[in-house]
Amino acid sequence: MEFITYEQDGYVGIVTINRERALNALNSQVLEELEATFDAIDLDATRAVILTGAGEKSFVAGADIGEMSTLTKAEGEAFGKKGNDVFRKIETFPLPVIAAINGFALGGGCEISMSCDIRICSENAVFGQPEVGLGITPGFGGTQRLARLVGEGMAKQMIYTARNIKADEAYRIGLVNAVYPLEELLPAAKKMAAGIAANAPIAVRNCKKAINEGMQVDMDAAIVIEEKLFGDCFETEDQKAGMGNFLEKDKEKKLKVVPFQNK
Ligand code: CO8
Repeated sequence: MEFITYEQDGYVGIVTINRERALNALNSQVLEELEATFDAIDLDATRAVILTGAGEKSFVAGADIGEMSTLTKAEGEAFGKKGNDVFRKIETFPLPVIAAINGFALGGGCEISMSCDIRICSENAVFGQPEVGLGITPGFGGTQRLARLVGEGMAKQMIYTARNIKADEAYRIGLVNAVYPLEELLPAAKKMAAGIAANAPIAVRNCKKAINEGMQVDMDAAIVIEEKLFGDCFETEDQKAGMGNFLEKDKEKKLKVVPFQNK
């Protein structure tokens, strides 16, 4: 891999987009390597994933403008599909993915963060969908996910004006869950990921599936999705250990319901 690094830290996988000379902009190769990296994550040995960018300035400064500049209509659509397929893979990845946004998250950078389950950022982070200033629409899910996350009115304002917002505003509108000094961002992401990893993995996966799939349907159908995934947890080692420890009132054990089964 030229542009993606992967590190396994216990149960946590850390994916870093590493194309610093272009502020980690997404060209076709970065997208392909990103897809291959997620495909290769060992689902038995990993319980949460962190996605971040290399360096101290940029998470991802968008799709690669140089590569896009000469595309035909058909090629533009194909490039959009390529990004959308990878981002959808992240969104539906069986494990929670935390975006640790360490700087610019513009265009495709904002969009990839929105395909993650949770976004936290550094104080120097800048978010925006600048596409209309470049003569295109957001093409990696921005018109869809931004409205779902921050509401239609705010999403339309950000997209139509192409105005960037800073970390504090991103926090205020609910685009990110927390803002940290840059040096504290990755430690905070790791702490959150470790907290997730300490919980029952089957239950965590089923929660992701229930929330993601339930958000796409009406409440009657959503509740049925939850019921099935709730039922699916019973008879697992995790459920037996988790509830057993509680009933035994063994405080030490209750805090340590590991090792959970991971299938
Ligand atoms: N693509 C390609 N190269 C980039 C990009 C990018 N998106 N962003 C930065 N770079 C490169 C610069 O060209 C520069 O390279 P070089 O040193 O060779 O000249 C290097 O990174 C450093 O950038 P700057 O010198 O510009 O750094 P500054 O600190 O002065 O500015 C900015 C930082 C403000 C982030 C500035 O680089 C910028 O505005 N970048 C573009 C941001 C942008 O508009 N992103 C959105 C792109 S469109 C998009 O993402 C659409 C997604 C959906 C596509 C669907 C397709 C169908």
